[in-house]
Amino acid sequence: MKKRIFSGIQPSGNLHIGNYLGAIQNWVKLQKEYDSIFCVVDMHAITVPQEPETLRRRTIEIAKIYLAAGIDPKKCSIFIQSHICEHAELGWILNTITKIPELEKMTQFKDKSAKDSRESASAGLFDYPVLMAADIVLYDTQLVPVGKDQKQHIELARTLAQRFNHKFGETFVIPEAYTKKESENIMGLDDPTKKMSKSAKSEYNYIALNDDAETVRKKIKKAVTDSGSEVVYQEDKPALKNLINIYSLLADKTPKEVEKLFAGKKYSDFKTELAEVIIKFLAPFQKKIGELSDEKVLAIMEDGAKKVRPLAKKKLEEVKKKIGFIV
Ligand code: ATP
Ligand code: LTN
Repeated sequence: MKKRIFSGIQPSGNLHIGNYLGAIQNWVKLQKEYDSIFCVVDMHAITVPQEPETLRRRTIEIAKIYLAAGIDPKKCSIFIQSHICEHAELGWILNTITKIPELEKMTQFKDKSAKDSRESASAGLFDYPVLMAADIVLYDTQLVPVGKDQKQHIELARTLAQRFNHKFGETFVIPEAYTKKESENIMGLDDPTKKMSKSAKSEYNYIALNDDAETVRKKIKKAVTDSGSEVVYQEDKPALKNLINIYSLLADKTPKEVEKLFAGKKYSDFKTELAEVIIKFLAPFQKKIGELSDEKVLAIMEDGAKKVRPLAKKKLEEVKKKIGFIV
């Protein structure tokens, strides 16, 4: 039996190369070996205000990104979270075994509610990690390929699965996060001490997956570098280390190979080449996205929902019986 992986992305903004390298690139590699389920998590997206038409457009856009990146719908199931109502139902049940301080310590909640001011943050934003735990454990997921910022949420999913099993008997598989050191935390181009983020104030923080060639050249040219002039991969040169990581992940070379490639060359030579490597990756990717029709993508997601629905129903029924609901 193949191991199961599950992951998802919110349709809540423009994706950037950090999302691609931290999550999607790994999914594409893992789909060969694992029984893979990938979700567009629209119910997570509405934990912050969304304009309905934009949410609809972005939901389809995320699915197109999965497909253009190489997720194969014949091997994997791709679906929209809100199409499987069992996620919300299991989320509710898991709420009842979650302790408030466990949610209060979540750094993503602290960051996001601080940004929007605590008073206006929704109860959904606070509860977000419980729904994420439900997404994961509903499918007996063993591995969850994500970026570093999501590890704390997966820790909670583990805690809740263990707590449920302990209280009601073996029901859930205990999931594990899957991350890669070089890609788990792609840093901002304008500030290598903070992760690349779509909610960053400046667009010079990230390369969006829909940036055109000129924008990529401009952003890479402006990216901060460290003192010195040699292209070296070192802890004390965080800006350069981040740029080398991006180069190596997109060009399928090790950081050491990239270092060698630019031995004796200047930062500016490296940056010019890096911009071209990014453009070479983005151009065919964007072309594929442009070729996918909304209808085709929606049909693929409906198909994905059909494949996973029986799994979700079966697991939820087991849960309901165990907690004493009449099913
Ligand atoms: P953002 O901060 O950009 O709004 P997010 O983490 O809130 O992103 P998503 O867009 O849903 O939300 O993230 C999708 C996936 O991309 C997750 O697995 C996340 O861990 C990963 N990811 C996000 N930013 C980075 C990054 N800078 N480096 C590596 N992985 C990342
Ligand atoms: N919180 C995640 C998105 C997400 C997810 C999941 C990831 C929702 N449910 C289940 C993995 C598994 C984020 O990236 N912001």
